Amino acid sequence: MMTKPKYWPTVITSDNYPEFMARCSGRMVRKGQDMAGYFLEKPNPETVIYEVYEAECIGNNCSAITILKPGKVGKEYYMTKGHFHEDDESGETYFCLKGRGIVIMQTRDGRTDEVWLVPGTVACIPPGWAHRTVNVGKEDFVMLAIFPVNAGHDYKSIEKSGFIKRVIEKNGKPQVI
Ligand code: PAN
Ligand code: ZN
Repeated sequence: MMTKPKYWPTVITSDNYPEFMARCSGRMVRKGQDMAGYFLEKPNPETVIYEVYEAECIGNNCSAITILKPGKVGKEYYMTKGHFHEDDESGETYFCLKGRGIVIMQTRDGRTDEVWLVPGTVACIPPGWAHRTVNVGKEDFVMLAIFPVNAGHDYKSIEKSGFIKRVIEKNGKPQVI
């Protein structure tokens, strides 16, 4: 049976994304105190590292905007926790809206890769690849993520073993080591 469409089409741009954020039902803030053990050095507990604004999932698609602050803990750039999707068939797409970032990815069998993002660039994260975003710029890094409703988030695996690669500043420039 056909149901009457509930939603209107939307356009999200580098300029109007705050309107999308204002309509989001979920907002999550990650501070240094939530990220103990993720960085090589101890972050300031009260410092906000990133925020995530989650919209209501529409049909099979969920969307969220991440605002990752600029800054470093020691020589290591601010980053998200990173996770695998619980569903092995669920990939994700990251659209960069603002700033300069790197998406670090890795598989459970130890393959690793990274893509650099600037506005207008899109990262296609295949199913089975854990993903973490790193802000290597001097302003907020803002990206829109689209992922399947049944993706699920497995943080435990990364909490336990971490990512193989890290992004640090060397000679004033970001370097993946
Ligand atoms: C993103 C991430 C968001 C925050 O929406 O959830 O960037 O990163 P962590 O979830 O690793 O803290 C996404 O990948 N969703 O699936
Ligand atoms: Zn994800």
